[in-house]
Amino acid sequence: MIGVLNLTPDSFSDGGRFMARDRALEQARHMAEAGAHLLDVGGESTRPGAAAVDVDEELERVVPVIEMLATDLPLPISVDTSKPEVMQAAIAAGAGFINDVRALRAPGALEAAAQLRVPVCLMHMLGEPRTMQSDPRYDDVVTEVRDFLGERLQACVAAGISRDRVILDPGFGFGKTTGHNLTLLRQLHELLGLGCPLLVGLSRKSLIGALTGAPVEQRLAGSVALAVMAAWSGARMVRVHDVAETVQALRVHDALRYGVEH
Ligand code: 7PJ
Repeated sequence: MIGVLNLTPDSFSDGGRFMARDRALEQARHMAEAGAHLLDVGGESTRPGAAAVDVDEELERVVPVIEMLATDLPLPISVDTSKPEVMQAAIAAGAGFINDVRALRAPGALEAAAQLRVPVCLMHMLGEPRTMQSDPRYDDVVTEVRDFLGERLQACVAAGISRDRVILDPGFGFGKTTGHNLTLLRQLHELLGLGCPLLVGLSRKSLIGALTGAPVEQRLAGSVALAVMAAWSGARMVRVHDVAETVQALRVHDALRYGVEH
């Protein structure tokens, strides 16, 4: 269970409420107590239409918060970035995981991740956040996402990143229509053959709005339902805003599925 801590003033679902660092710490503690296993800290908004952030601004948003969380909380921290400079500074500040929505395609990112020797999540995105939701098209979304992730996994291995440090993510909502998202979730098991754990982010996403009409602040039930269905379909990690509610739902799922009691 990955808790999302957004440090972007324009993050679509938190609206910048956690911009202030003490609020970030408070929110992080809350997610830790609620049962998060990892906190994902990001300083670049990747919501549809969002503009790029320059490296100094991203460092300024992310590094002090990671330093603070790493000393204050017993949880590992993930940095949500595509920039090699931010990866390096975040790991030096105490992060232990890289979450890259661009799957280490930025110049220098593969090399930086290889050098840092931390686990990395490679996500599929068609296009760039600014334009990705304007008429995304695939011949076969599942095959194209799977082939992309397979190619990026190979690029990691060729760069010296051990495959057991790679996590893969189909990138729900990143250059995908509602139909594409539903097809990918329905056929999520087809990505398991790549041999890496799968991470999914569905929490509060527009897919839920498209299916139900619910505005972003009213998508809790849909988010929890999708987390359970993703887990059922083979996702090993879910990236969520509402940690306590998702933990409860996944405990029930795990007990039913595996017979485990936590
Ligand atoms: C995702 C992400 C996701 C991974 C965001 C949001 C948009 N990283 N970063 N997977 N989504 N790995 O929080 O809704 O789905 S930002």
